[in-house]
Amino acid sequence: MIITKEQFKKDFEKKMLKLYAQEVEDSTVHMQYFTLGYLMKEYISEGWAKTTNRYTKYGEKQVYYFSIEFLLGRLLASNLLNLGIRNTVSDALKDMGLSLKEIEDVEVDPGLGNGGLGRLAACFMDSMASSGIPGNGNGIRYKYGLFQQKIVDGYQVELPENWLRDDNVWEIRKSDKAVKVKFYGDAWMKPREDGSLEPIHTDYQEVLAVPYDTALVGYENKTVNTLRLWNAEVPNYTDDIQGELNFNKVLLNKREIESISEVLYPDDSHHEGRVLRLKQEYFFVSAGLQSIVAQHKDAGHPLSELHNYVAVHINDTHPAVAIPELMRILMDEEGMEWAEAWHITQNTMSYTNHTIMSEALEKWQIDLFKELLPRIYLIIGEIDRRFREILSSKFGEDQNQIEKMAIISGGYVRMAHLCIHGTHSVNGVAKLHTELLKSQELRDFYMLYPYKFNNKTNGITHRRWLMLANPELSDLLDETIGNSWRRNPQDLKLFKKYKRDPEIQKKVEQIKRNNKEKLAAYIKEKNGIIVDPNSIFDVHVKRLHAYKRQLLNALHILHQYHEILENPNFEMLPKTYIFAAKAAPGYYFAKEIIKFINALAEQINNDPRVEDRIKIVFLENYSVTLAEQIIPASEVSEQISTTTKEASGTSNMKFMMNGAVTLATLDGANVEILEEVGHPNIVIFGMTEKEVLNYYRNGGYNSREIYESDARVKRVLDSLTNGFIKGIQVEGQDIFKNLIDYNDEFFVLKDFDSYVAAQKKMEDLYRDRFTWNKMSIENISSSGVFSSDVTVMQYASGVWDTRIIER
Ligand code: T68
Repeated sequence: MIITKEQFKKDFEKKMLKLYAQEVEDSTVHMQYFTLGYLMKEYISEGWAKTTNRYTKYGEKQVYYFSIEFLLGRLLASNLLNLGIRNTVSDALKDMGLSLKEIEDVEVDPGLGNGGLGRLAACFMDSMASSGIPGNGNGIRYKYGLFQQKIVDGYQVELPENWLRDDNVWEIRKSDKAVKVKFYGDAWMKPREDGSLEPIHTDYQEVLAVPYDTALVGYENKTVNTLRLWNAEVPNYTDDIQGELNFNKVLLNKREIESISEVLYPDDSHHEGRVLRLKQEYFFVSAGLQSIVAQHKDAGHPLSELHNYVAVHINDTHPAVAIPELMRILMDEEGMEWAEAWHITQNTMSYTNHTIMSEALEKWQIDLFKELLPRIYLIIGEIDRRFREILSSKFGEDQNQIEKMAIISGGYVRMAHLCIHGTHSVNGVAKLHTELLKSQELRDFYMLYPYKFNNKTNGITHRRWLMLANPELSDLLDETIGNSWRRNPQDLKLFKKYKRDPEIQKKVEQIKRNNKEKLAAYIKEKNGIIVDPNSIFDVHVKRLHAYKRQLLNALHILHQYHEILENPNFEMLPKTYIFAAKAAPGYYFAKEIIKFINALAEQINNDPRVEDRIKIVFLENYSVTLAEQIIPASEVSEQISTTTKEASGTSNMKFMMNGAVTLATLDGANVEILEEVGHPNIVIFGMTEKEVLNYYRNGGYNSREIYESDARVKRVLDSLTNGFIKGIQVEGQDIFKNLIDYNDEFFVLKDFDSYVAAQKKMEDLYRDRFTWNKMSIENISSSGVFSSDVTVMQYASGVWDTRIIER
């Protein structure tokens, strides 16, 4: 949009007066935030209505991205950026004596996601809008987002995240679009006179799903898409004949109903088998599909053509009940026959798998499922019966094979199997991950449905992760290669020609230095630790999980500590190790690792013999907003998961785009980062995929042998249990047990030696400023292919079959 400074100032003053009956000069920064936020929403709304009408008018095929998490981050800055008025607004506010930065800092970061999966959904939303793809998000409006993490005495403590305490300026409640979702009751098929069967569902509990819509503003392209999040409420029964009776019943259940959208489950890469989770899943899926079908009919399109107007994407298996729910709507409510409904359902739905870890694969106990969703269970039963027929025709009497692949088996409903059978497309999130799905975890399904499997390597939005997070680097790019990269991130490769240019190298280094100073100030304020901006900033930020191996990093630091104590003249470049990570509240071992890192920090940071060669910082409450501060200041990006375990990773891409050098195993998208930058510009270590698979399949790994044969490993592990590191009596024992008695499931010790060598190599590279700056520039200029704009275009043409709307 176009607006002059003067016009904006008038609008802002008027809005402030309207909202608060106050002049700008007497306002608080809080008032300024809400004034600006509501004004932005007004600016957005015209384009929003126009986009919605345009989609309807031209019957454009719509994508609905169904996800139980959307980790958006703050919206004020990104909306200003995408509207194209951030500079104008910033200047105007400055004229009025206000600071945009301070105002932006008032916004709460809505943590409606755990980590990679939820953040990916948010990047895709930004990229769909910015690429002109008619894309909608569908999810849950959790009252409480992911817990706030405090570190007390080195331990993680969880506090509720009440992000809706103040107004949420971005959402619009759409009461008129509310729908009802049915739980519990009895369902059966009643024979009609003509011999056909009629589905009956009685005595159910009704929950009102009320949508809250948030605008998703495209980057300077007049497109505004919609994120629809559903709130669970008690229905209003005034139009019901049995009103009073039901109303009392429902009032009693008020707490139970509202709990559906109360809180985000804090488990990352882990299946939560509780009934409330299944309720959440069916709740947002049913509400979303009901509103999609209603809209489709309102527009006058035939239901038989639904798949030509609508694509529903199932983000991991959490929305898998979309498959039987669409069948239910088409058959029970619209009177369609099974065969046609199934054809439409399969052609409407597509599915992304995000993990090969078995503990994350959703399976629901039949009894629990049947009780909560009796009608849906009947439909899944029929899907399973027909699927078994297909399997029989293929595998004959091989009952084992059929049970292995069935949807309902062994007392469980398996959601991944349902997703593969019930959709037309199944994708992994990085090349390696997709190959592993095809050759290992989902091998049987790949044999059955080879044409459904495809890869879509994840991506990140360069608007948030470069343009907003690193304005200085963005300006330098404009100065050198022009600004086409802002619209077309693949143009970042133009920057490559400056990799040996001493002047540009110096500028890149200076920008990094400035970002490091800002982060150092933040660290000082939050943790009271003084870190030296001349030291290497080596950063490991992500969820705390054994497979992500924060422990390997920590053990290496402990190893370096021993080296220094043994040889006071030990030479190393000063290093600042930065961690940030939330552990799932029930994940005991992960919490112990947090305590270990903090104990290590306490001891090493305060040991004068270290002479500041090592500093360790654990920043609490990792979030999108914190990531935006940390990543641009990072030099070494720790991506050290056990090979085969990290499906893709996406922070690896963010670090690279900001000029960090990756220290990586050949896991997930790290493999593709290597393909882009080449061996001279990344440091690779650790086991290969084949080695890992071989050990997991055939055994033969013995961690104790390493403990006994490698003196460095012995020294490090012994110091966990012998009181050398203070304050980890219990944790030290448990970590030792995990690594030795339980044989080190994630090969921490196996990779220790090559990790030490890789760290050394990193340090040597860093000493040579020319080489390092060159590597940094190579990484920035190779990062464009990891823009989520690229990824969503691949989904649009390869999976969703949507057109890009030109204006
Ligand atoms: C992540 N998965 C992958 N899961 O671990 C990561 N799980 O490699 C990948 O880059 C990312 O997805 C995007 O594809 C998750 O983040 C969860 O957060 C999760 C949440 C609930 C239940 C299970």
